[in-house]
Amino acid sequence: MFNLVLFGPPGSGKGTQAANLIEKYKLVHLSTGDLLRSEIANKTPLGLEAKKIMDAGQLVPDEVVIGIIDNCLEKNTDANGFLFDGFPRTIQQAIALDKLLELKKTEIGIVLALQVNEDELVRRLLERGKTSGRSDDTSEEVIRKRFAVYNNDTQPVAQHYLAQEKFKAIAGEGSIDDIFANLCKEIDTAIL
Ligand code: B4P
Repeated sequence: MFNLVLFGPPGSGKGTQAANLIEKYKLVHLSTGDLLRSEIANKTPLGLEAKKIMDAGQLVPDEVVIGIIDNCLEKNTDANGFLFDGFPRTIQQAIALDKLLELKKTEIGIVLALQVNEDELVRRLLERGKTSGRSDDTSEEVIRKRFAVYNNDTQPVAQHYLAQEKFKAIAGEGSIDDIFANLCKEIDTAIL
């Protein structure tokens, strides 16, 4: 089993690259953002609560997100491996993920971190907001709030994986195909 984390700030290309990576490496895609948006679309109690938090640019509580991931791991016991997209976003989530995978006698193989400067991120997210219907992408104020939360709560997760010698930074600007090729190079080296 090979498990991978795609790491990076909002708008860095995690969702975009994940779509191609799961196809090539036959991984199960676990995007906490997508899973939460599906709860919102289905108007579940969890979704109604999550919407308020996401629209404010904040993080949904760790126990909720960890519960969602635990559920998905249970439902996919025959998976080749998992691609975690947008998770873990806090140190607590990273520790919980290590434990969940250990119970399944597996671990994270590599963490690939997409690096993109903040002005480019704002441009991408506002552009996506014009068509995606995502309410967290339409206000620059909310987008800036998401960066502040990222710098404060999510960036420290890099240290967690650096200490495990699993962290690899990848340039996230340029063509989607070139970035994909660089991600694949790292994965192929890690799998060997
Ligand atoms: P996510 O759904 O994870 O959203 P994201 O970080 O904004 O998007 P992503 O990074 O995947 O977008 P992409 O770059 O592909 O999270 C949304 C919210 O959910 C969070 O704010 C939080 O509230 C909540 N949440 C999610 N996970 C959580 C967790 N674990 N704990 C707590 N809360 C959680 O795409 C951006 C745009 O860039 C696209 O339009 C794309 O076309 C474009 N793009 C991509 N690559 C490009 C390139 N190379 N060049 C130009 N444009 C590019």
